[in-house]
Amino acid sequence: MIHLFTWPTPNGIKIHTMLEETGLAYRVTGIDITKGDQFKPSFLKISPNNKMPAIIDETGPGGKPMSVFESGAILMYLAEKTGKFLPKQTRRRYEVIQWLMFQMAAVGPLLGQANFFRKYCPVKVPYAIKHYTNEAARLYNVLDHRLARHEYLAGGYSIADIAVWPWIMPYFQGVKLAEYRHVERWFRTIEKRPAVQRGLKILADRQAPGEEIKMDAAAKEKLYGDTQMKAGKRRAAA
Ligand SMILES: N[C@@H](CCC(=O)N[C@@H](CS)C(=O)NCC(=O)O)C(=O)O
Repeated sequence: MIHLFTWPTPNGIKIHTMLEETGLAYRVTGIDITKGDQFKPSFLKISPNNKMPAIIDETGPGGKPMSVFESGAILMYLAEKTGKFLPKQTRRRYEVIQWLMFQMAAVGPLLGQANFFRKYCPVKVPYAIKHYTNEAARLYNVLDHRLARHEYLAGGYSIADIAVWPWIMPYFQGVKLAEYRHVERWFRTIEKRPAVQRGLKILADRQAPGEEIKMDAAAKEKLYGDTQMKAGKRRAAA
């Protein structure tokens, strides 16, 4: 059984999709990041960077529990556990891994900043809005170029597609999907997968996937204010 700690943000949805695609048995604990669940000591034990998602595989290697944080690492772990969505052959495997890393290092962080400065930042910072909107468009172009020549990002449907897909949902990145027709074709194809649709239902009653995260001032403080700094200092002192 996989114990999943998550919230329906793009990084959480990746793992929802993967668990549904692989058919592994799992149970869910919601980590409501607007309420500060990510700072609970029991969660920090398995996710020291106070971010969801994280998992505990109750029957990990050697039959013993194993926890994993960072969504890219979780996808690789689950792919290796099931033998699905990550080829074994070195050339094909690294084709997938490089696009997975592209998601983790660029698509997630930069589109995340575009969402933040365009939607959630309490002050309007025109330079940051322009910079991250440009970066979002640049990344969509990279994807469009790739998907013009390939059905999926790296060979067949893989953990690279599973990782990028939820970031292309209609957030607030300042790009129009219709202007990137190959990305749109790929997005619509994956959207139809039954496992993807099942994954989107996880905790959807608490936060609708792809929609604005409702945050009051207390939630913004937890996510962007002193709580983050204090958590860092507590860890440094421990
Ligand atoms: N690189 C991490 C990023 C995870 C991440 O940014 N999670 C956010 C929500 S999408 C979070 O838990 N934020 C809570 C916080 O920063 O306190 C991953 O891919 O797992």
